[in-house]
Amino acid sequence: MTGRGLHDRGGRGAYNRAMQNSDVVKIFEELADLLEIQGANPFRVRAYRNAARTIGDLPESLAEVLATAGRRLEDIPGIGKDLSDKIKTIAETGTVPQLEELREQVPRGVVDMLRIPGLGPKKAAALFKELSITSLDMLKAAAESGEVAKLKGFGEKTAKSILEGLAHAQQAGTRMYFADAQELTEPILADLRRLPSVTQAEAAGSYRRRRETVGDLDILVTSNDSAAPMDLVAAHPLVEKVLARGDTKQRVRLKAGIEMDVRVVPDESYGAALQYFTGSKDHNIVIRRRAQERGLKVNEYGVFQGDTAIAGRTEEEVYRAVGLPWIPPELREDRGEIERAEAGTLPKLIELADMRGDLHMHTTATDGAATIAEMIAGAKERGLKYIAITDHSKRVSMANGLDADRLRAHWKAIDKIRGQTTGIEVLCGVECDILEDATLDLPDDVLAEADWVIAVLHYGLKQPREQIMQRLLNAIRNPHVKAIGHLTGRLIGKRPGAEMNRDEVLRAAADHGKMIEINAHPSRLDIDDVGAAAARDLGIPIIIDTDAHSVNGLDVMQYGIWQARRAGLTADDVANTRPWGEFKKLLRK
Ligand code: DGT
Ligand code: CA
Ligand code: CA
Repeated sequence: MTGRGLHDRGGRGAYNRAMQNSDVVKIFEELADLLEIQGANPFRVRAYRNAARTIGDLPESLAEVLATAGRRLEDIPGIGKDLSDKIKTIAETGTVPQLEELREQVPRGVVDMLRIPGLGPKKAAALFKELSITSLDMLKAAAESGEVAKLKGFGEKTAKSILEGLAHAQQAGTRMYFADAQELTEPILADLRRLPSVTQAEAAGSYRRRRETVGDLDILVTSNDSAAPMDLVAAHPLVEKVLARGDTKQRVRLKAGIEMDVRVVPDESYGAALQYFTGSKDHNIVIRRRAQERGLKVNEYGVFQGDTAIAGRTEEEVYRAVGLPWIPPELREDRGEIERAEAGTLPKLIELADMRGDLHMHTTATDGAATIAEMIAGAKERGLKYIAITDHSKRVSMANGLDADRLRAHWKAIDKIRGQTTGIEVLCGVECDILEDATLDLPDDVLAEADWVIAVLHYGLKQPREQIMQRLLNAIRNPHVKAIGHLTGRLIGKRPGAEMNRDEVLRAAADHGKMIEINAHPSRLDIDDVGAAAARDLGIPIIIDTDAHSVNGLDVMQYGIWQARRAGLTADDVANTRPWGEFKKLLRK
């Protein structure tokens, strides 16, 4: 798994002081991609991928560390001298010389090919070298004309799957991960809130609804001087250019490629505007209809009876005017939330503070950046009461996956450390691959020794639906498997998940008492919101896990919480909100 980068910037040298951590992540990922296409030493490639992940997990801003006297990049765990030098170069110049050299040798379009599911660096290199293909358009033409199928190592089947994947790749990159959008939105909001004339500043739209990805950003500001906030945004270091500007609204493009609407409204309209621009469109259609039924009109300025505004300062007022309690933004998709609000049965949505455990994380035994002891300490610091260490099984050779012997030795090491640890339960676990032939990657006698087995698909995601079902059902029937992790294997915007009959999988999980994970990583969020709601309806205990590969990786829990909230889950619906004593009982079931 790579970092969070989804949005394709392509821009060069424009960052400097406004450098975002995600800029650095993208540069290291691109370096890794380019080196891999060139057939470079796999260890070098992995070093850059690990660096990207370490930086993607950092809570603090690298630019800020650099700008702060007495602070050094090298003091951040996981950042050595070499990496620190590269980051400084990026801060100063927006790039590193090595990247520019590689870009000269490998066209951008060849790197874009890696976004096509099933098309790895070797195939991308072959398409470039043998057929001189340098763009996705050229690839499409060559696949359609049969040229690709004729290439050694390709064939009809590959050419067909490239064509299917192309549609997906071209669509990807037009939306941005919520987590990346957060890095842009929060600093701009903070700067707006510092303006003397600004009383409130908030992000609306899909961002406020905490969607997995956002198409554009919608910022709402209340100010007695509408020019000041718009001037601030126009001159903001994260902003590339103003696309349009009126008296109270403007649209800008950020350097990161995404666009942002800024609207300035008077205080008395703030609630109405926030409600209107938060959406979703479908949700608002129902709200408008309810207003009409009551002889009212609702728009972004307020709720009106004739010409008189009867509500608008707060969202609560707006909802009350149409006979409803306030509805959390994550639920506003017209998926039954309005009926529930009407009936007074809106769920009390889960919060980050409810979490007690985390059942999916890695250490240096496989592809993690932190030791067992460091992960335990990090989990304790975050208030967790129990965790499972779940390093990879051997099939994941790229990540140094564990065979039975190494796994047993690893468990021994965990056991020793937990014997000296208080205040947190530590489970000897494993993230066991469900192999392409539907068997598990470790024999039953080994799995039987584990405290916790989370089974996952990593490979063969494009197998036919029947085979995927066979694999998942076999894993679910295995008595040692406790949970299924990142059910579909999707990477949002990059790779679709495996095809399956999800209802049948969930019914089997319910029948066999298995848990289903919401993987909290912003690029996974798998199982998705609709799936999580379906699992909850079947009584399946849901777990929310970070899949952390470093101590800071434990902080992605919040994204999983938002996904759970979008699914309408309460703390009760999520098994790892329970105290350890209760969770332990679930394990025995
Ligand atoms: P996105 O940007 O594609 O991730 O999704 P949203 O939901 O942020 O959509 P966006 O940015 O087009 O609009 C933000 C909200 O503003 C949307 O959820 C509802 C509201 N809105 C936008 N255009 C209209 C419209 O023409 N009529 C109504 N009623 N509401 C609109
Ligand atoms: Ca939007
Ligand atoms: Ca918008």
